[in-house]
Amino acid sequence: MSRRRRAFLLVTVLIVLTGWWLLAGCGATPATGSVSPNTIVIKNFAFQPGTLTVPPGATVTVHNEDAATHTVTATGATAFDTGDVAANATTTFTAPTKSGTYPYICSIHNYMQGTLVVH
Ligand SMILES: [Cu+2]
Repeated sequence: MSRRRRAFLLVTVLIVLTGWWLLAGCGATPATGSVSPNTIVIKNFAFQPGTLTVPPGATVTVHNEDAATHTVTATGATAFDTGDVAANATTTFTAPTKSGTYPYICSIHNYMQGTLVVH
């Protein structure tokens, strides 16, 4: 009886482990967000993702899903600035060619902060 129980437990553990393995497998596939690469989405007065990594000189797409106008404006010495991006509008800017971390804000709503990492 206890032997049967042990076997049952073993099978249960195996099933659970297999399930985890399958889940992990699915999670590792592309699913890293539905946002296309090199894209900043502005939604609910926030930049998504908060930190975006792009190659040097990449074209970065900015899509504003809010009903308000926003900007993507670098706060450091190296400037990039989309200017006003109207509600539901999309624009692009060119990332710096030098590797580094570039903080940016919305110049209309200064509390909106994001980071562009060029690498
Ligand atoms: Cu804004």
